[in-house]
Amino acid sequence: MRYATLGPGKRVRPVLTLAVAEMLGARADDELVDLACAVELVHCSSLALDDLPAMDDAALRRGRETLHRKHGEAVAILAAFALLARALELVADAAQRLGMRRYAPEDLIHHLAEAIGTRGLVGGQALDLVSRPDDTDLERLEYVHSHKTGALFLAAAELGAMAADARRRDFELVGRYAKNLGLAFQIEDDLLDALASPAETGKDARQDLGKTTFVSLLGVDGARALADELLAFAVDSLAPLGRKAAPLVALAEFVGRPGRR
Ligand code: GRG
Repeated sequence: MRYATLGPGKRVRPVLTLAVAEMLGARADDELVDLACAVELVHCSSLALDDLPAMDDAALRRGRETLHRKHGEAVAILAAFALLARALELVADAAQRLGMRRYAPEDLIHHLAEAIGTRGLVGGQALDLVSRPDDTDLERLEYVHSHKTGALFLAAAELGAMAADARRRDFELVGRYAKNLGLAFQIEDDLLDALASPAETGKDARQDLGKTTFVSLLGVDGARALADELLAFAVDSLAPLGRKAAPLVALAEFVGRPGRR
């Protein structure tokens, strides 16, 4: 579990949780860190599962051997389950201590669990696994990635907003931001897979070869243009929040410049 989580990842999702919570005036400290860590644990669990021989069969992750190559498949599967369980435990405990007025502790657990299951990562991954290049159009690709990548970005932002006891309007604004950010992030990931080297990404290159991706459907320029458009939508969603949203605008800029990540 430590090997799967403590490698040199970017921690974009937990940063999103913290940035949303701080923007919306959350006062807690340890509880926010616990929520942010829970989101990262779910992400690391998904990476470990995604890398398994039955899925992507990847050798390299975060510049090191993948979890199953280092510790064996059985341990990798158990670690992935244990990371999910620990994430839900952390959210349950932190949510109890937060004492929110507008949200119940189980709302936070519900949103994270939804992002993991058939309406989130698992649903997106399952559709991705059965998809073939000849049956995958842009609409299906958006469905796959708004679930397998976007759902956890959404939950990351929602957990931060609930921890800050956000009003409904603010909850919805940051949700719109996070959905667009998540999809743009995935398109940038496709661009990196097509254009960057393992030394730059810490992952196997051309893992997507033979699969339908935003780059194979739209070309490099088309994929870049769509990512830019989604990031602009994301930033526009925050306009009613004014200058308070500056850290989230900066996060969108970071996502839009993957070469410098
Ligand atoms: C039960 C949690 C769970 C998952 C099962 C395997 C699976 C379903 C889903 C796969 C989801 C997945 C790995 C999507 C790819 C998302 C993506 C763009 C990963 C790369 O994220 P980065 O760049 O990685 O943030 P670092 O290493 O920086 O954290």
